[in-house]
Parts: sequence; structure tokens; C-alpha cells
Amino acid sequence: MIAASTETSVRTVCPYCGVGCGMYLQVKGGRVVRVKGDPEHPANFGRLCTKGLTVGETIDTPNRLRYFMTRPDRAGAPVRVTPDAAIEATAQKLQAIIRQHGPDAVGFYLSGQISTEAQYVANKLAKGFWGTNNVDSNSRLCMASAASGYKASLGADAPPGSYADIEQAEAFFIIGSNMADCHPILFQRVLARKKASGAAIVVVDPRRTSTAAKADLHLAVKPGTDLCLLYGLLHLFARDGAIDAGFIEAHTDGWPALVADLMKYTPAYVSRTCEIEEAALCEAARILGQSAHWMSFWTMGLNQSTQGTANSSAVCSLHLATGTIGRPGCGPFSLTGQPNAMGGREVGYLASGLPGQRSVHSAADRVFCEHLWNVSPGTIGAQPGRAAVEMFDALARGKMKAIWIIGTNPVASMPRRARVREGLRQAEFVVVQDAYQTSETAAFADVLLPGAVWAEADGTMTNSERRVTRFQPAVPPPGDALADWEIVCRVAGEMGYAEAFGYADAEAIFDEFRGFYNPATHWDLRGMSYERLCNAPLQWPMGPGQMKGQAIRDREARSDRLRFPTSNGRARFVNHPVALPEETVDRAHPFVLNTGRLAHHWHTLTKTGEVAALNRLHPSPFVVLHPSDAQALGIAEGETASIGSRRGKLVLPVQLSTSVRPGSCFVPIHWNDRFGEQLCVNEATNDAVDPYSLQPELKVCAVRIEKTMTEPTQEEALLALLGEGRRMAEATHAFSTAQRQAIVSAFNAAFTHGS
Ligand SMILES: Nc1nc2c(c(=O)[nH]1)N[C@H]1C(S)=C(S)[C@@H](COP(=O)(O)OP(=O)(O)OC[C@H]3O[C@@H](n4cnc5c(=O)[nH]c(N)nc54)[C@H](O)[C@@H]3O)O[C@H]1N2
Ligand SMILES: Nc1nc2c(c(=O)[nH]1)N[C@H]1C(S)=C(S)[C@@H](COP(=O)(O)OP(=O)(O)OC[C@H]3O[C@@H](n4cnc5c(=O)[nH]c(N)nc54)[C@H](O)[C@@H]3O)O[C@H]1N2
Ligand code: SF4
Ligand SMILES: [Mo]
Repeated sequence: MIAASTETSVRTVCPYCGVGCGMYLQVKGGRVVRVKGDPEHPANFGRLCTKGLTVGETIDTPNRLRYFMTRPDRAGAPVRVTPDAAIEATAQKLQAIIRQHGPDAVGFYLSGQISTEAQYVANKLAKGFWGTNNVDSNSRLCMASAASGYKASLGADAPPGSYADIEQAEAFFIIGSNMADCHPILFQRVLARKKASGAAIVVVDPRRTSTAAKADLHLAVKPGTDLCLLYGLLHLFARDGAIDAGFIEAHTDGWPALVADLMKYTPAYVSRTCEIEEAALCEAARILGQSAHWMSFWTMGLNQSTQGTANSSAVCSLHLATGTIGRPGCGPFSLTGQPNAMGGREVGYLASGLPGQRSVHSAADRVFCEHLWNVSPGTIGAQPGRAAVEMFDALARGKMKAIWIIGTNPVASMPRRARVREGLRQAEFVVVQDAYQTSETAAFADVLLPGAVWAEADGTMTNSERRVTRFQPAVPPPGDALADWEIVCRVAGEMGYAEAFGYADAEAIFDEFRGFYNPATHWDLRGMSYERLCNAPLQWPMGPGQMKGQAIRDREARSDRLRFPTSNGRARFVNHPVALPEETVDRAHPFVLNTGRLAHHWHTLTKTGEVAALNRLHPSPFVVLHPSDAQALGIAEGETASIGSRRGKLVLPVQLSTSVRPGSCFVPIHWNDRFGEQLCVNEATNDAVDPYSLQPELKVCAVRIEKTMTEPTQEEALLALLGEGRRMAEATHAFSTAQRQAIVSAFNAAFTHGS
């Protein structure tokens, strides 16, 4: 027994962004009292950002979901039941629906914020045992376009390089990413490299973000025109002799066809289309073209687009054309948003995926997985399941009857979210497995399953650079909460699959997952084990007996031996036509709505909303307008405006700033229903998707902005008051725990099913 007064230290990983910083949780008296950066972790070398430093405060909060609950009456509040009762009810209801409507009537909607082990067992249960490929995840809103772009261009998903390339690069191209706020520790490494070696930073973002503020060159591109800009850069590389003809010849296909099409993307044309200075475009091409070593970073500004796959492939093309790939200091590097989005992609938690970067499209892959899962041939369907947007749509149309949501809050985070609410209302059975009870989605659950957070469970997560870090229990889970993988396995057992899901622990799941080694994509965890991961995080590919993972994939000592993981070993120049965003502005909706993140908050605030210091940094929601637009609309700073699209509207206080382009506005995604009515930006966003990645266009939709004059209704005033009370409670700790709980419950009561 450890004495209650002794402080112990548990090595773990930060559960927020995909940088995947290593950290220690300092535990005393059964509580996490402090968080420290892990000085040896190769992602952060001891540093942590504000979110990481305060994550200890999100573990033991009044808003944790502590008990298994069912909601006998959808209009009423959920009631506490025993874990066995909830697990049995879930298993029986799912089984009944599968029996009556077939396996495609059910599905999982998963998250890049749960362990690889939990993602793996959920995927196995649906695809291998229920017999449906209806497994998708919030990565569909996040990384899907990077994944499909990588596969199309390089043959396999995941970046070819590592963070350590930063310290060898001479230039950085950051496009559609606000790295300074969203991947802060990695951006510090970029800034340190700039300071040490003079490496130049080029940023492409319609907003002047904190990232753009540090750039040598900022191209404030017209929203949704990045593909044209990327082709413009390729055009200039070709025109100015910045291409590596030897590399193109030896390792790629498709250049002649692409180069012919590039003729059109002259600086003058690109400057007009993207609304940037011609000279600035030429300067960007010069900086990148003249650097022998440079890296690209991209995230949601490129991925969340109906051209997301094309955008991602075009970034790869910049590197293939200049031969800046497969060697140190180089490469196209897509940053993962969530802490374990990479693990999910490896597990195959998108609708077409199978473990070990396999695909339901491939007969050989299906047979391989059926064999390892010991299920009969033909169990895994050849058709991909429903992707996120389609899944909720299918629920709304009655094509699907049940959904099991784990670790994500789609009622707040999905585009055109009215359709999501409709889907959940129409569904016969909604299971929500969450660690917090304040998620907007929890209000729609028939069954609530309490997940343990990462600090209370065993598991692994894989960060942006393919590095696997293990986490271990530092404190016990609250109430009846269980590790996410365990809940899934217990339901599976109850459904009659006890043998296939009777894992003794998370390690047993990891060991099974390693067996999915895929020589075709170089995905290889065989050299890893829980024991080895205890001592240090490890990067894949890592074969059996290897001491170290491979920092740069697709690299050979002799360049003539370089093989990309495509069928012929050559990378591909993918040639997609340039198109406009699905929704363009018109007279009725003359503004572009851009959405995204703030530095100190995380998504839908179930976690960072509990941290007083972070609430002080970003206390409340807002919309950013350009002063010239605000003047024309007659809106002053601090007044409220309604922002309405063809789908729905929100009402927010206005902040004025020249950081947004005239004709655009920016709304952070963090504040949703529990903070008041008409705050959720996804009431307005568009659910049009990229044809390849099926990722929705969350960054561009057309809106009308108007000054709001109306007095708040009594209900609005009451809700605002409750919201204010709640924020005060958090900010000042002026209320007792019981008072805080009463405020939270009163608030939640206002948002029971469907209100
Ligand atoms: N602080 C914080 N950090 C986070 C998160 C968080 O919630 N808070 N979430 C994590 C997750 S899951 C993710 S996915 C990442 C997201 O990380 P980022 O993608 O960096 O963050 P976003 O704010 O969504 O969007 C990035 C930028 O895209 C720009 N953009 C909008 N439209 C366009 C366009 O047409 N072209 C270009 N080039 N840019 C455009 C926006 O102005 C914005 O600055 O962050 C991760 N890190
Ligand atoms: N308009 C607009 N919408 C967006 C985006 C945008 O840029 N603009 N970005 C999109 C992107 S990139 C993303 S990633 C999504 C994020 O959207 P979500 O995934 O919906 O956001 P989170 O708030 O992170 O939700 C995570 C949920 O999991 C719960 N949770 C946390 N830890 C655990 C755990 O260990 N176990 C379990 N079971 N539950 C846990 C939290 O309480 C929370 O309810 O939003 C997307 N939506
Ligand atoms: S940079 Fe990301 S992983 Fe690192 S401490 Fe901050 S939120 Fe956590
Ligand atoms: Mo994300």
C-alpha cells in the first residue's frame, strides 16, 4: 500500500491534441495533484501547453458521468442502474434490432480520443461479429481527407516523416493550420528552428492567426481556393526549374499529365482566383523552391473541404515534384487533431477500414481479418459502411435503427446538426458512452455508459508522427465507470461473443492488434509490447527485435531502392480539377462563415470548460467580423449579431478585428447548448462532403449577418442566468460542490431529450 501522503508519479501521454506530448501525473491521496512534462518524450522534451498543464483538473469534476444509466422515458431524466443491468439492456436491444432489421441497422460512431484498444474492440465487434461495416468516427470530420490524399498519392496513410525533421528543415509551409494555437508545442519547435537557423515560415490561411503573425510570409487566401494556390506553386516550381527531374523519373507516375494541366495556373490567374498578391505567391514559390529541405504542415483548413482529398494530394505533389520527401528535414506532414486519431486510422475505424491499415474493398484483407478473428469466411462485407454524415441521415430516414456513440459529441460537432438531432430522435435506440454527463449528445441517450478517462485506465495512443505512447491508471475511475474497451467487451460477451472478447486486460488487446502487421503499407508494431512501452514511447514501423522505430518511412540508403507502398512502388501525381466550395455566397447569404478553435479550449468544453484558468482566458463565445463589414451592417463591437445560413442560425456577441478578411466571419466551435441557446455554430454549417474522403466542408458556408435587436425571452434570460451561474461557479469556486451540481442539473434539465 502506498501511504496517502506519498506523492507518486505516473508516466502517461497528454489526452488532448495529436502532438502527443509525454507527461507525468503526480498523484497524492488518490488524486492527480500536478501534471509535469516528460523531459524524455521525443514529442515535447518536457514542455506542455496550457491545456496539457491543466488537464489534471478535468479528471475529478462534478460533471463526470459516474454511473450506468437508462432513460425509460425519453421525455424524462435518466435513472441510475447497475452496470450489469445497463450492459444487459444494451446487448439485448442491439440484438433484437439486428434480428429484426439486419446488422446494417446498427452502427458505432467512435472517437480519436479513446484508446487504440477501445477503438479496436468496437471495430472488431461490428465488422467481425455483428456483420456490419457501420463503424465511423469523428476522424471523418477531421483527418479523413488527409488519409485519402496520402493513400492516393503515396499509397498508404500516415506521414512519411517525423517531428525530428523540424530541426533539419530550412523552410516550413503551413497551410490551413493554426499550429500556434492547435499544436502549440510542435509550433514552438518550428519557431526554435527559425530562431536557430533562419528557416522561413510561409503560412496560408484566410485569417491572420497567431501562426500567421509569426510567419515570414502570410497569404490570406480566399476561403476554399487552396487547390488553385497549390497548383500555382507547382506551376512556378516547373517554370523556374525548382523540380527534381531525377526523382520524378525514378519514383513517380503522372507528372507529364499534371504538368500539362498546370499551364493554366499562372501567377496572374492564381492571384485573381485566390485573391492574393502575385508577388507574394512568387515569393512563396521562391522560398520553398530554393530550399533543399522543407516540410509542409496542414490540418483542417485543407481537410474540411469538398476538395479535401485533392488538397492533401496536391501538398504531397509539391514534395514529390521537388524530391523533398523520404529524407531528413523534408516531407508532407499532416498533423492529427486528436490524441489518438492515428491509432484509429491504424485500427480501421472509418467505414471502409480494417485493422492494420487494411480495407474492406480488398478481398485479401477481408480474408486476412476473418482468419485472425476466427470468424467464418464472408463475414466481413465488401461494401464500406456508412460514413458519419450518412449515418445520422440514415437514422433520420429510418434506414438505421440504433447507434452506439463513444467519446464524441455529435449533437454539437457535426455539420448541419439539426439533422443529427433528428437522427437521434428517430432512432429506436441510442447508446452514449462518455466520461462526462454534460455532452449535448448525452441528452439523447437511451443508455448512458460511463467511460473511464485515460488517467484511470490502461491503453495506448498514437500521435501525429506514428509514435505510440502507453498510458496507465493513476487514479481509480469514479463511481461505476469502466475503461471504454471493457464496456465494449462486456456488451460483446453478453451478446454471445464472450470467447472473442474475453480479454484479461488491455495488453491482451494490444497484442492481438499487433498481429495485423501489414507489409503492404509498412504498418508494423510487432517490435512493441506493453513492457517496452513502459520504458519509452515507440514509433512505427517497428519490426520484431528492432530496437528503434523507423523515423522516416519510405526511405532507403540508396535512393534507387526507394519504394512507395503503392502497387508498383512509385508515388503518384494525382490530378484533380479545381472546383469551388459547395456553397458560394449570394445576395441572400453574402458572407463566408469560417469555424475553428481557440488556443486554450478543447472542442465542446466537457473538459476545458471545467478548468477555471482556461475559462478566464476564453470566457465566452463570439463572432469575429471585419470592421468594414460591421460598419456597413451598423454593428458595433460587443453588440450581438445573428449569423444565419440556409440551414440554421446562431446569435453571438461581435468582436471586431482585421484578422478576418472582409466578407468573412469566424466563430469558435467551443460553446454549445449547455451555455445558452443559439450558440452552436454547427446549426449553420454545411454537410456537403468531399467525394473521396466523405469529409464535410466545415470551413466554408454562406451566411447572412444581421444586427439583433430583440430583447431576450424569459426563457433565454433564465438560461443565460444559469449559464452565468455555472461559469461563475467554475471561475470563482464561489459555490459548494453541491450547489455546483444543482446548477448543472438545473441546466441539464432544461435540455432533456429533444429540447
Ligand atoms: N487549442 C486547441 N487545440 C486543438 C484542438 C482544440 O479544440 N483546441 N483540437 C484538435 C483537433 S481535433 C484538430 S482537428 C486540430 C485542428 O487544428 P487546426 O486545423 O489548425 O485548427 P482550426 O482552427 O480548425 O482551423 C485551422 C485554420 O484553418 C483556417 N481556414 C479556414 N478556411 C480555410 C481555407 O479555405 N484555406 C486555408 N488555407 N485555411 C482555412 C482557419 O482560419 C483556421 O485558422 O486542432 C487540435 N488541437
Ligand atoms: N464547425 C466545425 N465543426 C467541427 C470542427 C470544426 O473545425 N468546425 N472540427 C471537427 C473536428 S476536427 C473534430 S475532431 C470534432 C470534435 O468533436 P467531438 O469529438 O464531438 O468533440 P469533443 O468535445 O472532443 O467530444 C469528445 C467527447 O468524448 C468525451 N470523452 C472525453 N474523454 C473520454 C474518454 O476517455 N472516454 C469516453 N467514452 N468519452 C470521453 C467528452 O466528454 C466529449 O463528450 O469536431 C468537428 N466539428
Ligand atoms: S501541445 Fe497538444 S499534446 Fe502537447 S500539451 Fe498541448 S494539448 Fe497536450
Ligand atoms: Mo479534429
